[in-house]
Amino acid sequence: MIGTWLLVISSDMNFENRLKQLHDALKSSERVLLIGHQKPDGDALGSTSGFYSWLKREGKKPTLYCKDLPAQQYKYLDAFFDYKDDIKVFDMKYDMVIMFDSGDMVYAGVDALIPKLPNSPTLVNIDHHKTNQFYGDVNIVNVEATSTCEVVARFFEANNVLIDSTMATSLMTGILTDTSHFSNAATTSQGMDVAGRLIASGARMNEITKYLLKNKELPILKIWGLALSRLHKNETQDIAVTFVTNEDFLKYGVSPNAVEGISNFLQGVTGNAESILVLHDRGDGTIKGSMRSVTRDVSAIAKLFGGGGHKLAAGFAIKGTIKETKEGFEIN
Ligand SMILES: [Mn+2]
Repeated sequence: MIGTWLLVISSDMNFENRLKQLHDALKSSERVLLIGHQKPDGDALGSTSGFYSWLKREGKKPTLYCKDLPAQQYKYLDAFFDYKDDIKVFDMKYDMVIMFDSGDMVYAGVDALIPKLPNSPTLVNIDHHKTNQFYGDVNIVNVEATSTCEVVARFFEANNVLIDSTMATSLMTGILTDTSHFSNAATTSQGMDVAGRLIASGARMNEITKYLLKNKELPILKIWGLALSRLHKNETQDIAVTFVTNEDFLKYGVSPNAVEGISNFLQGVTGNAESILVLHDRGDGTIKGSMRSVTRDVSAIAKLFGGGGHKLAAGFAIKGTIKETKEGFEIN
């Protein structure tokens, strides 16, 4: 039955129809594995947890997996404690596997795990990144959406699924994360329309704002201060660069997630540079780079380093460590 459905979905049909086809296919699926990308952000967590809440309400048996568990700031999400980071979940049989907010399987950290799944379940890819590799059996990729959460909200709306307060809070988290609270270039009127309906559905805005925007503890503010004080502009490239080392995170006792949001903040205030690059050591032998720009296509630059993202907001991860030097920093 799934096979027939696959033939239908792989033909050229409009987005709305694809959303309906996925809904139909889920009717005959019992066990569903939901995967967000590693080091999950608000969009990966919002989309996976929103979908998870709905499947549970439908009496299904969904499993939530991320290579890394959610950061503490997301504990207001009802499914916060339901995320699993144990690769044993890939030993189980599923009817369907759905990947969220992941341009490819490497980005999600599951490229070696998916092929090992018993009974090769249907792989669904729900995303909004323009660098998406269409790696699923079914690909629901809308590059015009603000976020994967917006795509999921459209999935619910297209299928007349009631979005309850728990689901609305999850989905709102991704829209707010990826639009930097409606302040960056990803912001669209359609995204704001969806957000308005999510508020009407009971999205807990006070909680989201409190945890995501206002919950900056002193050590985190100090790391931000450090990153801001190190800003250096490369005049030739018209790019402002800063960095945070693993020693910095250890010194202030905060996780590398503490730098989340710095590049968005700088995009808004650094009128003197076309682009922003924030490098930080993840403490696991990798360095993450976050790029923002005014007009330059930074996703093309991120791609050179094996990353991806959007034209004005992209990122990558490379192997190495960052050390502070007299001149600035070096990567080893
Ligand atoms: Mn996203």
